[in-house]
Amino acid sequence: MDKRHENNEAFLRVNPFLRDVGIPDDLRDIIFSIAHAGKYVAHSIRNGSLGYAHSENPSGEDQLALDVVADKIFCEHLNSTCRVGTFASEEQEAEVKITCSDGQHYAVAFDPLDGSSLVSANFAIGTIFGIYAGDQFLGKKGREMVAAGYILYGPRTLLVVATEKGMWEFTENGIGEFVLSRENIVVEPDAKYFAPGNLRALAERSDYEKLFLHWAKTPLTLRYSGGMVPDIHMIISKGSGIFCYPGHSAYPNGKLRLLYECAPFAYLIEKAGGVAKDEFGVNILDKEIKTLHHRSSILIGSKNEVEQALSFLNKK
Ligand code: P6P
Repeated sequence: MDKRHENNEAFLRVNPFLRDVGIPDDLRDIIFSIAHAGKYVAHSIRNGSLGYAHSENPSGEDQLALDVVADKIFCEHLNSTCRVGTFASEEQEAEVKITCSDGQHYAVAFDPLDGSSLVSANFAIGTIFGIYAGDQFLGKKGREMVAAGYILYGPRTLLVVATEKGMWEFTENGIGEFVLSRENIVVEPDAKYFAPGNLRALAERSDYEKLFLHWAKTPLTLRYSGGMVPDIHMIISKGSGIFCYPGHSAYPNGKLRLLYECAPFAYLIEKAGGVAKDEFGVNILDKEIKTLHHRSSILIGSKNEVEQALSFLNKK
């Protein structure tokens, strides 16, 4: 049963709580380090430059100064744990190998600041991460992750993380601690909300147009901000909904990247009882990581709605 902790009991801080639910020390150190880095990123969002870095990321997208700062903050924090041997970032072309004395056991993939272009509109944005045992990403599948999560920088700064032991939401309190605010998170099979991404594809895809009109004529409520993290958190927070980002001629395989956007959310949504598939019905967690930045279409959320939406798409 979904349980929310409203008064942020201090003893439910992220580190002792994850220890008490049995997360191993080395994995817990990484999760805590990411949460700690998130506080510095939140500060940068609220106080840093909103300008461009005059550079591009490996996907050819303009980088904001905040993208570069967030990437540096996470790299430095992961480096200092001495638990991470390899990391991959949306902002860096290749994997980064870290050498520490005691050897490392994990590989971390992350999107340091997804939706950063929305900051100028003061919209919520987020960090996405996925953690694998070992030191490789390529050739693996999302189902092999040992943990995944996101940090949502909104009116409150939230950390949502899942491992094989469960899925939890922590809220940053007034003294900078992440304190448990929700556990036993469930996404119901039927959707009450829909987040239709890439609507420009309606101009060339009659199948997506039919699906959009289907949603628009049902009692479902449209909730779409253009930020993957808040848009999918909305579904996780309300316990119901579907987020969809199909491909079209400009993005034949969809826009979102498998390794550090789609797969971590697919891991989380399955822990909550939902599902994530590409527009051809392939489970996101069963798709092989072929390159660090390759893209995938995605439908994610309430499992009955995902299946119904798939019945509209790519009909011959
Ligand atoms: P569009 C943000 O740039 C992002 O990577 C995701 O956060 C979001 O879901 C998607 O792109 C939005 O794409 O085409 O609506 O701008």
